Amino acid sequence: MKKRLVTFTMILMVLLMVLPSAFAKGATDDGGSKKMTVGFAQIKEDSPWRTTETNSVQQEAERLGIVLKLSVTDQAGQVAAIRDFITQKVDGILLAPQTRSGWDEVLQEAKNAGIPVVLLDRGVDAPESLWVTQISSDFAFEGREAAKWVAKKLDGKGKVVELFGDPAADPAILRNSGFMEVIDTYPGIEVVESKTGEWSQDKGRQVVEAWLAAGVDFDVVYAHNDGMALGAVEAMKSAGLTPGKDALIISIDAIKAAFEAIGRGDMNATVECSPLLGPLGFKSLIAATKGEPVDKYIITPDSLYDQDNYKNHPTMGF
Ligand code: GYE
Repeated sequence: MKKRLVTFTMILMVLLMVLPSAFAKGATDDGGSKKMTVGFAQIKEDSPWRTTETNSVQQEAERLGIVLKLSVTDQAGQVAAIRDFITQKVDGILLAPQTRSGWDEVLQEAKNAGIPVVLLDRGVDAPESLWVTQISSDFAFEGREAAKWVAKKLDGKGKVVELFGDPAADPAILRNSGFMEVIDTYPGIEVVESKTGEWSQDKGRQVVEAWLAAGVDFDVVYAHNDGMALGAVEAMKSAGLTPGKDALIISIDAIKAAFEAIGRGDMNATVECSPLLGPLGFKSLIAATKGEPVDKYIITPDSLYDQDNYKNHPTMGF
């Protein structure tokens, strides 16, 4: 009898240990607290900025217990990924649009399926009714800030070469127009060359190498992102020049490698552009799925960092 009691007590104890976790699992697997699923159509691009942005999205998804479906491709692949997300009936979509145009049809399909789309880090020319919000920097502001710094350092007179991002991409278009808006007010400053480095360090290096080989004379390199500016640093060094002195180098993004280059004196300035957009992205998407209002444009604040103030950046770059 005593033995039976001991066995019974043991079985009861084991059951008590196992049951709560069984209930917890049931609660997440079954209805009620079903996990939200979000698709993220990211651009395939060889830049540390973009990797940091992807990490920001992944970390926030994890923190919130959201199931994230990540696709990293070119624009055609992004369109296909969105269609795939729609078929999988995701609850929301984050899209970092490679270029400005070509989105109307697929965004309409998402809207027809009742799936909200939040634009991360770049804008599109599709109607505002097809997307919830654009979360990004003010790219024209970044261009103007860079130009003001250049005009001051050149004292209103000198030659600039511009390393363009993708000419069809929203930030490249606006970083050029914002920059020119200010430069055009200085008759002594001339942009002597402007060419795409496709956002890449290696392409940026090749473009500047070609300019140097062709004997192009310049006082400033203005690059639409830090990666291309670091390519310009390499090109100048291999031509026996001293970047940061023989020509000033300014760009946009504020990645850690640019801060290090500023510290060494290879680069002179960078305008911050935050890639840490995961938290705002999910906040907006969650609000949209609940039918709550979301601002059409959520602009993250930026400031310029140069040799005088780069140590003030809270993380010394992204
Ligand atoms: O500046 C650049 C990236 O869209 C804001 O894209 C983003 C830009 C960023 O390639 O490094």
